[in-house]
Amino acid sequence: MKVTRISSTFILALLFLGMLSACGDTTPTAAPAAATTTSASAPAVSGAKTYKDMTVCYPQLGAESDWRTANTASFKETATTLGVKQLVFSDAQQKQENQISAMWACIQQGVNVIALPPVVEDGWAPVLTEAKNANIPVIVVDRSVSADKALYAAHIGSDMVLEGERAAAEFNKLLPSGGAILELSGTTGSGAAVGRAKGLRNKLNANIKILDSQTGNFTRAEAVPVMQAFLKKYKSGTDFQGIFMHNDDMGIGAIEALKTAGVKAGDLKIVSVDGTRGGFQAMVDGWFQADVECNPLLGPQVFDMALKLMNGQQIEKEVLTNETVYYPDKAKDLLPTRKY
Ligand code: GYE
Repeated sequence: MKVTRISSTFILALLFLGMLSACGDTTPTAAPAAATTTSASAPAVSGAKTYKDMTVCYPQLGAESDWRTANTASFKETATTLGVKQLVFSDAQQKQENQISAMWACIQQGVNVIALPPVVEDGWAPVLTEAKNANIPVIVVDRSVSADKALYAAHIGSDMVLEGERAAAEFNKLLPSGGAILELSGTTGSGAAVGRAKGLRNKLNANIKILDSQTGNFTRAEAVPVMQAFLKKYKSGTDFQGIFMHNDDMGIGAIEALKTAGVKAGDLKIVSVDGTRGGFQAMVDGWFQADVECNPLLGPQVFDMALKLMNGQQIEKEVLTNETVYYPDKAKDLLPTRKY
């Protein structure tokens, strides 16, 4: 199996020169239209495609968090383990235009399947239409898109609204007499941030107020100044009693700012999302009171579905990951078992 990294220069070269693949397989796929839900006929046993025939495009959205690093590793490791012919991997550095360029290049190349983890929800219809016209099924992975469901084959990922609702349930338990919380939100316009924000508001008790909400773009580095600005504006413990972190990386960045300001572990009720090793460590250290799981290890499910699509087999349109909530009491025991 070869993992191909595509650079933006390469993508531009492909687009401008109108070249067909410089990366290997140029055979147009025989996969069904992306829109099928599907109840297509069973694969012909003799002509069934295997992983050895499969070229998958994964225009990864970035490397912003430990969750993302684990997600990338899951795709690369699964491709190697299964003996997939080619994984066309790229890193869009959290820029939608880079993801779209990478998709165009994959369509030109004639990959069998595109797995798309969309950085934001909106703006995908033109490139999804192009993939559909080229008969290349797209599996939307991780975050959701707002485009018409007929433009892609399926979505595999977490229920981000449920994650926000689970966080709300934790605050309801942690602040039984009410109070105020801050929200450090993920990338603006991303399915993960939109869903988590919505879920929080769906289930938060009426006596808990959301004092302020700002984005830290899902990164540690960007969370630090946001937390510093919060601490200038509001008095910890008086104006607010808790913080909802949309991911562990931002939580870890925020902890640095809190420590510098003299806030101690346990002074505030902090609930985060992901369940990474860093999040578990923050629970062991007394900073997080709960961590809502979001599982990044989606490679096996995606490749399994990609093969089904190549063989015209039936697939589920929406596949949600089974997840839970982790607490400090078990964090120490579980930490060594965490894979990411
Ligand atoms: O929670 C965060 C990452 O989209 C579910 O993106 C993913 C989120 C995850 O940057 O850590």
